[in-house]
Order: sequence, then structure tokens, then C-alpha cells
Amino acid sequence: MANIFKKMEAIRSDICSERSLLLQEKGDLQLDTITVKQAHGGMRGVKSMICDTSLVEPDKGLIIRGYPLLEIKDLWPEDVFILLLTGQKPTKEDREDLLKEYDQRAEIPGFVWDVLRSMAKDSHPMTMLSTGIMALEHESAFDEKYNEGVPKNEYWRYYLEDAVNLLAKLPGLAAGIYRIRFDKGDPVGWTKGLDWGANYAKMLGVSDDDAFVDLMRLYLMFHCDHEGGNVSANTCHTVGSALSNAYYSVSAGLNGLAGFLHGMANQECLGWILEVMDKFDGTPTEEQLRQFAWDTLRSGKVIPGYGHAVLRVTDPRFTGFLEFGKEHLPEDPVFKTVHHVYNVVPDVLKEFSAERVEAGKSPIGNPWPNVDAGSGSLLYHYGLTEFSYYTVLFGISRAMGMLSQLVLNRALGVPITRPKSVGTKYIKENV
Ligand code: CMX
Repeated sequence: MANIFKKMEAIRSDICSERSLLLQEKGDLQLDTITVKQAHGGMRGVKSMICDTSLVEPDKGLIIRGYPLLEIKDLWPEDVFILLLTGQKPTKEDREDLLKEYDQRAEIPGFVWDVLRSMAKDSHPMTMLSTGIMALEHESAFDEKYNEGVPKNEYWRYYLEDAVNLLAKLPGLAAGIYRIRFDKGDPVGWTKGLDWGANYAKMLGVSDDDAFVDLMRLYLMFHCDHEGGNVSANTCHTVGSALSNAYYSVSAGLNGLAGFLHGMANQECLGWILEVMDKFDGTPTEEQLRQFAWDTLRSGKVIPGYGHAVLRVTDPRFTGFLEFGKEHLPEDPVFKTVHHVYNVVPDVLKEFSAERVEAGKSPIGNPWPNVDAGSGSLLYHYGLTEFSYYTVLFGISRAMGMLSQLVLNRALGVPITRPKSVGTKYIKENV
């Protein structure tokens, strides 16, 4: 892992000096203010944490280290991990160096499969992923070095060591979970010399189509990070700030990703699409879809895959998946339905939002599709039809963002998270 360590070593002193200069010059200046509504409203929009790996612009979407997502969509997942971590696009040697590390670290100890096989047969794949990671926790290099008394300024090295170990094992772990949970046979081992995405595709064993390998690379690249405040990244950040190692922190973040309003929306979304197709016996017309969307809203449910806490335009990740679908599976009925939904649902949500405002409720901030609206239809096309598994795919990709943020936080010596909470009485009497 010489290259990635060398790069991190080089940037570490720069980012640390930049941070201390910034704190000297601006440490006491105000970054934001917060209203009672924001404190009650999930802290939406409050600028209160630092994240340099990526940024989500409401009108542009995900920007990774200064590059808008769709401009770098051809990067492979291992490239994007290096970019997230170091801020620099990797050279061919950097990629090869990291892949060699994965080759050496990818093997999953047999007892992990025993643990997973002993779980309830109907365990959710996300529960199995989190459990599998926790079963590997005893390998933490950071814990070992911490117990030996390594100095604070060295912590990042062992978080990075753990990050690479975990990333090497995650595709095999996730693919093994798929095979165990859905009775597809024994887990398949890692193939040396093959990249992260292709290895994952091979270990899943659902399709021999080359386009499926491309889809896996794209999928793992697109979900890698979404700045610092989303539930999974923020949870991982908070847990890691207590010096819980990378295994504890990422597992915690993934438990947040398993929420229906966050990463689990992709399973919900495909379920919704299949439900509408079932109801209308195939690809529905736009009018039938409109009616179905209204029925969903009138029954008090959300339309999964639409809306976002930050975005105010179509998610570029959705656009990227749509382009992939148009190129590789334009006639697929599920994909066609996803496309029709895109033509119909934003207008329905705008009308619904206006109704809500009239009734004194808050508007829907964003009627446009997010990443989860289209990705499931592509997986489904290639035979990955068990949609309760989809969030696992999201999770192994998002681990790259969580882990790079963790390593950077330890490199910067970011302290333990501890915001101040206040009670209702305090607000009544003091605000
Ligand atoms: N369908 C119906 N109602 C929606 C909606 C949708 N797709 N999106 C937002 N709303 C509603 C909210 O539920 C909220 O209603 P209440 O005030 O009655 O609770 C109101 O509109 C205002 O919400 P908002 O400010 O626009 O959005 P939030 O930041 O509160 O929530 C999100 C964002 C993503 C949770 C919400 O848009 C949603 O539930 N979408 C569907 C689930 C989904 O696709 N989640 C995946 C997001 C991407 C990810 O993290 O993976």
C-alpha cells in the first residue's frame, strides 16, 4: 500500500496546516445561524460540520473533490476511493497498487460464513452485512495499535489500514450474503488480478453479461459518497469521533443506510414500480401512472425514489443510470416504466405540494428523482431480482465515502462530536 500511504502522508501535513491556519484566522467567526424550526427539523441546511471528500450542490448534485459526478463517471470504484481520500485522481500505478492490496486482503475467514448461516433465514441482507462487518471487527489494526499506545498523530495510519482491509473484503462479504440469503450456493472467492467491480459481479454470479460488470462498476462508483451530513455518513462520523474503529463506525453508518427514507428507498422504489406494473398488467400508460401516484400520496405514503433533503434538481446519479438503461436495455418493460414515472411523478408531486401549502403544510422541497428511482430496474434486468438486497450494493459503495471521511478526520485530529441539545422549556424561556 506504498502509494496510498505516501500520498496520504504528503497531504496530511498540508491539510493539518491549512486547518490550523483557518482556525487561527477564522475560528471565532460565525459560519451559520440556526432557527428553532431547524433544530426541530432534522438540522436541515445547518452548516455545522466539515467534509472535504464531496459536496452536494442543490442545483448540481454530487461533486467529488471538485469534479461533477457525470464528468468522472468512467472512473472505477477503486479510483474514486483514492480520489475521495487524497483529493487527487489516481495514476494507473496507484490503482494497481491498491488492487494488489485488495488481492492480498480479500479472503474472508470461514467463521464469518458460519455466523451468517446461523442467522434467522429471513434476516434482512443489510442486517447480515452489518453483522458480517462486526464479525470482522476483531481484526482491527487500529485497536491493536491503540492498545500498544501509538501516538495520536499516527491514528490515521491504522484507520487507513482498517479501511483497506474492509474495502478488500466488502465485495466478497456482500456477494456471499447474497448467495447464502437467497440459496444461490456457497460463497465464491475473490479472483486475483480482477478489479473491485468485476470481482463483485463475478462473486455474485447473477449474470455473465459484460454490461453487468460495467453496471456494477458504475453502481459502486455512483453511490460512493454524498458529503458529510446524510444519515449514514454523519452516523459513521459521530461513532468514529469516539475512536470507535472503522468496523464499528461503518457498521453503524450502514445501519442508518438501512432506513426506508435513506438507502432502503431503492428496494421500496422497485417494489412500487412492480406493483404498478402488476396492477396494470405490464408497462402502464402515463395516465394510469398518474392515478397510481395520486393513490399512493392519498394513502399517506411517500413516492419512493423522489424528493431529497438537499437536491433541488434531477439527481445526476439518476441521469447517469437512465443513460445506461437507454444504451443497454431500452426495451426492458421495468426500465420503460421507470422512464414513464419520470415523465409523470414530478408534476404530480408539484400539484401535491401546492395542495399541501394550501392546507398550511410545508411544500415538497424537491419533486425530482433521486438516485434510488432508477437503479433497481437495471439490476432487475440482469437477474438481480431480490430487491431486499439492493441496499447492500449501495452500502458497499458508500463504505468508500464513509471510510475516506473517517481516515481524513483522524488525520486532522477532529475531536469527539458533542453538539449541545436544549429542551422545550429552554426554547420557551430563552429564545
Ligand atoms: N412523496 C411524498 N411526499 C414527499 C416526498 C415524496 N417522494 N418527498 C417529500 N415529501 C414530503 C415529506 O414527507 C414531508 O412531509 P411531512 O412534512 O408531512 O412529513 C414534506 O414533503 C417536506 O419534505 P421535504 O422537505 O421536501 O423533504 P425532507 O428533506 O423532509 O425529506 C426525503 C427528504 C428524501 C426523506 C423525502 O423526499 C422522501 O421521503 N422521499 C422518498 C424516499 C426516498 O426516495 N428516499 C431516498 C433519498 C436518497 C437517499 O438518501 O438514499
